[in-house]
Amino acid sequence: MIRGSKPTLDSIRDKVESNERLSFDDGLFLYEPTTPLHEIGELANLVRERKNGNRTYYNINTHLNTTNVCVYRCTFCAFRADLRDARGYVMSDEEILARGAEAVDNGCTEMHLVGGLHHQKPYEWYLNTVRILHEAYPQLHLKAWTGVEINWFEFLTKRPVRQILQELIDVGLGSMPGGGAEIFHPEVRDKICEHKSDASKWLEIHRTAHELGLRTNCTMLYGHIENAYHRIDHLNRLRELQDETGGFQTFIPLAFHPENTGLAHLAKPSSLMDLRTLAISRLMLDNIPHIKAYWIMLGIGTAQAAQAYGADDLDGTVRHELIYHDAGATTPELLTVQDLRRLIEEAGREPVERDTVYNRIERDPTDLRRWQVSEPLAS
Ligand code: V47
Repeated sequence: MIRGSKPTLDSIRDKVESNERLSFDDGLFLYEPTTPLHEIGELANLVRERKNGNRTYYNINTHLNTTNVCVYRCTFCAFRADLRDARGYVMSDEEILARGAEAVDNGCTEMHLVGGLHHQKPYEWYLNTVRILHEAYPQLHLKAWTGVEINWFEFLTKRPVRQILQELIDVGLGSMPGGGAEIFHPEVRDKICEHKSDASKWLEIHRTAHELGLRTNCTMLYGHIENAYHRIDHLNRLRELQDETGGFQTFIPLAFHPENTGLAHLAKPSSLMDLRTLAISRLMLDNIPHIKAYWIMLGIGTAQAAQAYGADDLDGTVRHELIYHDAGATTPELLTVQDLRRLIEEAGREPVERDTVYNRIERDPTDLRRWQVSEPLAS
């Protein structure tokens, strides 16, 4: 890392106004508690409006977690269960297909499909889930399996990542969600999820996905045992990969929810920390088009404010979310389209429905099942 003179708000403002990249040290300075949040927000808003104007995007989506049984024991996770745990479940093909039918009946354009790494389920089970859903509901975009699952499939099959991803694409995979990134730095990663794929593996999987033409998202789990250095290091690694491939479309900072986890003694990050992290992400990730304020995790009020702190996307209406609700999230299980549009309009922004890969969706307001892709949304 090259270190220049110590950053100030003025030097950072000059860089943002002239579209110059912020340095690692700039990022650390923005995380200092004495750097005023409202000033960081104003700068992030400048970048947000430069990239995405006054629009805030949302989609109509559903989640599907096919099993919560998982060989890993990440300390931050309240969702996972052991193989013989009474809480453990595995969905049948019929249940999976019923969720697809429900999604289509409710006008969903996307299914966010992830799950535990089940001790006894072969790779073919995960592959087949994508296949049967895609065959039955080809109009539903399948944003499925994180880099961590792909790494698990690599372990199970001993096949190269490229081949696994190609097989998934061939049966209907549309894109990949950004989960499993957590915090890349080994000082933290080794403590919260030591068995999971390390940073270089997670990044290699996304690099390969991008090379195969898949768009993917990326995330960062913050507000637990990490510090500002680890967060900026994480953003920096994502920015470097994006320089190479351009395949990330959205970054989602994920606030840690401690309830029912191995880190339940920690306090949940404050809304101020949430806004600071969203804004710093917008400023550091100058090459990623969208920053998502995931309302499920932030709460409605902070998701509204986030739209003035760098965020241009709220995720979707969402149904069947388990990961955050198992960890104590008190947000509703789903929002209606009217709720989402209202909370965007109340923030002074223009609501725009998108599909998973940021095409504008036109929808019949009297019948949510009638929709079509209109134009690609440039940013
Ligand atoms: O990787 C797990 C996080 C992630 C907890 O790509 C927790 O559009 C907080 O990645 N407290 C999964 N966070 C969710 C995810 C996601 C969500 C929304 C949209 C997209 C997208 C991706 O949730 C995990 C982990 O980082 N997580 N447990 C917890 N107790």
